[in-house]
Amino acid sequence: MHNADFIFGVATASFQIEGAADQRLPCIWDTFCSTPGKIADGSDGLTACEHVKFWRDDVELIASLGVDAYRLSISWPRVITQNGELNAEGVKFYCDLLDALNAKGIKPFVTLYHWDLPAHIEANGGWLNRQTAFLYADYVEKIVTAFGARVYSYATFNEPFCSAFLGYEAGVHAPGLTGQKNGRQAAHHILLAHGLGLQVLRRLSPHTINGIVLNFTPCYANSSAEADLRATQAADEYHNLWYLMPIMTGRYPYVMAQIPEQNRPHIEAGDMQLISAPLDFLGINFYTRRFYSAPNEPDALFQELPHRAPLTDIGWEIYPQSFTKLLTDLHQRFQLPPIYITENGAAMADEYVAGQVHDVGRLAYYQSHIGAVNDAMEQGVDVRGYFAWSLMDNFEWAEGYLKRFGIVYVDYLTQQRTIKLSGLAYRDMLAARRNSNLCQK
Ligand code: GBH
Repeated sequence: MHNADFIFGVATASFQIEGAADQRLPCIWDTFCSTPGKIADGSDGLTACEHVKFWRDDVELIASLGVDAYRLSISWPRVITQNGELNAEGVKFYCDLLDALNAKGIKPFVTLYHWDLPAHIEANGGWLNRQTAFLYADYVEKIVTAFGARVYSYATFNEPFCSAFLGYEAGVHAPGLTGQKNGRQAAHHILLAHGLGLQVLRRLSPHTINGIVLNFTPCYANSSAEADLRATQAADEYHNLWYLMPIMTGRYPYVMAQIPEQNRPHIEAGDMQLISAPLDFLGINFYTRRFYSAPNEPDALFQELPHRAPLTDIGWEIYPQSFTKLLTDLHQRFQLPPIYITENGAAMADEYVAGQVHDVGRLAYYQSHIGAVNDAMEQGVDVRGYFAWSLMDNFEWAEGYLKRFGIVYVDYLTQQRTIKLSGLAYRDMLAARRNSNLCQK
């Protein structure tokens, strides 16, 4: 981390900040938000942080933090029309934004899919329909061609776990479907889409660093009893390794054999080769760990236990040591490409007082977790960058606007942005690092 090439950045995602829903096609999150009971505060993404309106100010804000990079996502329904053509207005929005970032020397890390699937594609089955993977590849081909040399790095997907498991199996994210078969099939089609998308990137964008972003929640056993250990291994395979292993090894984990045959995904010849094509980088998102025990119900593979203290405002345990262990474990187990920490951060119950947000809890979270990454690097893990989630408070999915993850506070009534204490500290850390690099010369 004491390396001049290490990249520090901030991250956001299209649906969570953009607003301007009238300038794009509807997506599955619009539908989900308008379904009563799905979003904690009954809110939606129609205006969010009005980033489409205030993007120039937001670029100034990002630049004022002194970051090396900005991770954003592209809204598929903003750049592609119903009949599959490029939407000139949407493309221009992103081209202008990317140009402004590049003009300030900020590297754009572009995620091509952060959960906002066009609603008309969901109407045809969404990620349950194999055809969606090919529609995705077509979207990637068109947008990557339009962006040309503006991008530094592409990620095909953000967190397939969330789209597949939370969206099609647990029903807590859009499109809100349930059932193991749905979840496993959606996961496979997203992985297939990743493989097809990566092929397009290789062909049309050899100058960018191309990869995927996966989320990991390390699994800990409640006790050292054999049954608890076995269940914890199954949970790790089901939630974490289900996505990493096909990409790194071309195989699904062993837990596949433990689920009923009728719930396993349909896989076609050649899929696994496509999915396991080499990456330029692996993006890792980390927030928390989880405890598991042997299941109580006969058909279950594992049982998820309540989080242990201390907790963030969204109820996730703060345990930075598991971040170091995650990175060193993955490093030992797989032949990983260079790693970027593409998200890490904490929700806190921020209070805006006298023009300031004194978020000491979030600041402590960042300090301990950046330290955890540093520890992993000292143990040989090849980490090239770190992105704070998030640049600013935004639409936190099923939690609506109730949970704040920003290092910048957003007043949703006025759209005023205020850099929080954590943001000021992040800025100062980056400035100090730059100065110390200068001193070494
Ligand atoms: C990311 O999702 C998203 O990429 C981003 O859009 C989002 O705003 C951000 O994180 C904050 O949520 O459910 O108690 O078992 C992270 C999703 C978070 C899913 C941790 C698994 C495990 C905690 N992951 N979660 S728990």
